[in-house]
Amino acid sequence: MEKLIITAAICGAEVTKEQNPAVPYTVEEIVREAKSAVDAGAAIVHLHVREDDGTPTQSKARFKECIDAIYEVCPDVIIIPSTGGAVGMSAEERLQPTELFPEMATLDCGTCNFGDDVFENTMPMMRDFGKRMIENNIKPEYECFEMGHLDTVLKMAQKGQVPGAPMQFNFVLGVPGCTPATVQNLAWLVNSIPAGSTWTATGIGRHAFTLAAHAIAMGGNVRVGFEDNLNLEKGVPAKSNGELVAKVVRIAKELGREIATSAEAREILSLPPRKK
Ligand code: KMH
Ligand code: ZN
Repeated sequence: MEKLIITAAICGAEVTKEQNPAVPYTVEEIVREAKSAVDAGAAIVHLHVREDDGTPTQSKARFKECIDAIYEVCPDVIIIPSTGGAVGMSAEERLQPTELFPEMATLDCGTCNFGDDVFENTMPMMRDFGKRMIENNIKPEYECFEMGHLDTVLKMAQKGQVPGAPMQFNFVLGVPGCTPATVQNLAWLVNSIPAGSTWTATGIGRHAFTLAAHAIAMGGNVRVGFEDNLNLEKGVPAKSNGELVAKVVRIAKELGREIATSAEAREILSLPPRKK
């Protein structure tokens, strides 16, 4: 099996300090959380950014400030900025980090319920996002919250509307209103991706570590972090993203999977080495 790539989704757009005081808002806090995750074994940071008061933003300037500051302390890490932003943001707003030409960015693969909200990703929006990523030479991480999202993006790839092979998928399972985080659902998704693709599993809330264990055993990759889960175990808030990553590292060690460095992750994901 390939080495395990761990992604840390350190911030998210919806979680707050009221839920866990370690959720980062300021640039300094974002850097602190990125470093804790990378030091613990994360090869990738999935990045959302906030105003200092916690308001989610897709500001290009704020992303640049945070990305530059993270590279100062973690020069090799792969940073995947979000183009999902927060529920209710416009497509133009969400696309801003693609103007920084990151090596990767998320591309959300369909509209879905998101708790009490609707996370909108219409076909015209997704075609715009795909076009931007082709133009700016950005490798998407295809975020699938629902089974049908995979079929949607595979058809778009066939039509050349989004970047094609080798594709990287992130199966985000257990969002309230979306596909549940079961091993059966994960297996169906993994069995449906084109040969040569890579994939990551993200279990939301209490499913974080069970889905991680399934993914590790199946040869896939894992995402954890405050965006997805705030607790180390039931009733025990994580003090940092690093604690969540360290738990995945422990599970992986028990199951015999080695952990990929960022440089190894670039090779696995067919990304060129980072120019510094
Ligand atoms: N904040 C969620 C509504 C992404 O990063 O691309 C969407 C999200 C997906 O987090
Ligand atoms: Zn996200």
